[in-house]
Amino acid sequence: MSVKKKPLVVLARKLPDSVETRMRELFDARLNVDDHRMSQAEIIDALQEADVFVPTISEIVDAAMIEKAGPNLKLIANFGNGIDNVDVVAAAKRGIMVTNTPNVLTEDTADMTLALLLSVPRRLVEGANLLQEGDGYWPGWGPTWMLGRRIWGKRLGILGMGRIGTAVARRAKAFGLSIHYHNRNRVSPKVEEELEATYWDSLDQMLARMDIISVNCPSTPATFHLLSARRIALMQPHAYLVNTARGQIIDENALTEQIENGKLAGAGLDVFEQDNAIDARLLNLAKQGKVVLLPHMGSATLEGRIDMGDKVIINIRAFVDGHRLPDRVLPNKV
Ligand code: 8YV
Repeated sequence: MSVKKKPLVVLARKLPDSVETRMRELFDARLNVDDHRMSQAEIIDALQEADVFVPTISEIVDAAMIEKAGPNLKLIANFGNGIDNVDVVAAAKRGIMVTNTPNVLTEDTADMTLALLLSVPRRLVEGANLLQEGDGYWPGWGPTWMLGRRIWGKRLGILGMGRIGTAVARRAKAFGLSIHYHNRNRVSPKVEEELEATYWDSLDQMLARMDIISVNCPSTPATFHLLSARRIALMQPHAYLVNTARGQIIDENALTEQIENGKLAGAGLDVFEQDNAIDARLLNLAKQGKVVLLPHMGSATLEGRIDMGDKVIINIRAFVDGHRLPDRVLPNKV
């Protein structure tokens, strides 16, 4: 009986050890042992050789690169929920399927959203840095020192009420925030009732009335700069903005200016418009305690990244076995 040839699966980045070990057992898996970021040439080489390519958010797989893919490539199994790094339409034209890893990072990303939502108005990072910078010296407690702003009883506007947005809403409700949201479609009456959520058909109208805005929508051509300079200017001067989705959804330059000019109280950002290049003006605002910046840690838990890797394995095994791919991303859905 002929032995089924294991597919060549090329991993773009180092994944958790347990995931890599399982992949080596199941597939002809080529690992990125030093976890360097692949060059465009290396990605193209992988697309030309592999049966399955496993990119992450750090690998852009665009139409021109997909055009150069070899005849063996039949699946791009993205290690990540957001799929904005892969041109799904171009892949489909080449008969290449694309999968992602939904659901398994919802709770972790919602947790980090709340962490940022709290850390900005309550000056959490500023306080921690103050002690470190003073080598432990501080002037002692004072009735009007290091005052932030209460979040209990405030209005939270969620932009994008998908799985992560809904998980954020459940947490925020427990923190005493009233839930408002703008979404392509209304959520079910059952969810609205559970969250006591108010739907805003008009994003402009919601932005102008909220105390805190949380960005939880996907990055697509339709959401590029959805929070434009005009819309950011609608927000109230005491309001805060939190983004754990994608930097491209916000006009970062306009956001920075609004905070610099005192027309917005602050922001908590886990993602940035220019990938891992952070504007010096934002860093300056962080030094002033007006923004809290994190290096895209939304889904950064060991459990979450193992779950994501397990999802990638399930998708590849379904492909190898000729079964329906559980997390197929369809070109008409991006
Ligand atoms: C992932 C993310 O860890 O999954 C997403 O959409 O934004 C991240 O939190 C990253 O995409 C891994 O590729």
